[in-house]
Amino acid sequence: MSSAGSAPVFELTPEQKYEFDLQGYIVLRAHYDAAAVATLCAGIDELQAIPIDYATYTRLGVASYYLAAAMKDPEHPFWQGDHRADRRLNPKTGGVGRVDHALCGTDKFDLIVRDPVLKAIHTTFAGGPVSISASYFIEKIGPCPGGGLHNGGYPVDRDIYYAYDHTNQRFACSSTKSVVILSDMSKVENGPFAAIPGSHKANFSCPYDMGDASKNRMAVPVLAAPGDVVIFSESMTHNAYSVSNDSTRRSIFFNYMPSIGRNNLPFQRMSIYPDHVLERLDDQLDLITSPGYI
Ligand SMILES: O=C(O)CCC(=O)C(=O)O
Repeated sequence: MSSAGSAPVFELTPEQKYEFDLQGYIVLRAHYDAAAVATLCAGIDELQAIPIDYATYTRLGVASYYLAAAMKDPEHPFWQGDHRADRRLNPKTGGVGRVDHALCGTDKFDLIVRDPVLKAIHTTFAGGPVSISASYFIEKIGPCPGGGLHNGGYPVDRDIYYAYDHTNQRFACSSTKSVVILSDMSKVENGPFAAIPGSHKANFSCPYDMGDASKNRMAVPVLAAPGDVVIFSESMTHNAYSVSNDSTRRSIFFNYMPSIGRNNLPFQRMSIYPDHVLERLDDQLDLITSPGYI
């Protein structure tokens, strides 16, 4: 965000705040232009070109979609080519359907890190400084299942809850995500993002089918075009509709979580990112490091 005293770089409108509070998500239409979408797709290509071997992933700092299970175990089946049905390799290129800690494997997503609008929005929803806790892409080659709907306001999860602080009149969410849409998700057949609007405030577990959004009467498709960004509270029940045709579906996910934000602790800032990422993004250290303790 802007430094103290200057005008904020971006402010959510009352309509956006109302929608986010009520539904648990908003959509920024045409946020990125065709050139940015092309750059982000090239970033996915780069990540997919990284050989899927333990030594290379570890050296760069990128992670398997199995995260610690694979990154702590050089013998994990992931390294032997064993992939989830919904993360199968791209049949043309052999690229994997998801790479985590993506910032460590490409600089082509840096435009998202440096995006002042996204930074301002996630800071607003957190109610204070944030750091980027996850960055990954998902590629699905149709036909492909949508995956299980997950999360919700109940039971309250301290790591992903939605909150609004009425006393200070600010949002206080513990985890919000930006989903950058890179392929045509304007039709349900193409497997758009799925949401249960309002579920971030639910006081009950969802009694409907959580295995398939198309069978859950409370779920809605969030239809979107390349360049749109879906911003949601991680506590809202979500996943995706199945890709029921042979299209390729691509999107990028950035997770933002409140950082301790004590700038009087300059020598205690830590990062999950390796030095090559910290050096590349040294103008964005507030987003990719956070104080270690207070
Ligand atoms: O593929 C999608 O659009 C949703 C994925 C998802 O639910 C997640 O990454 O948490």
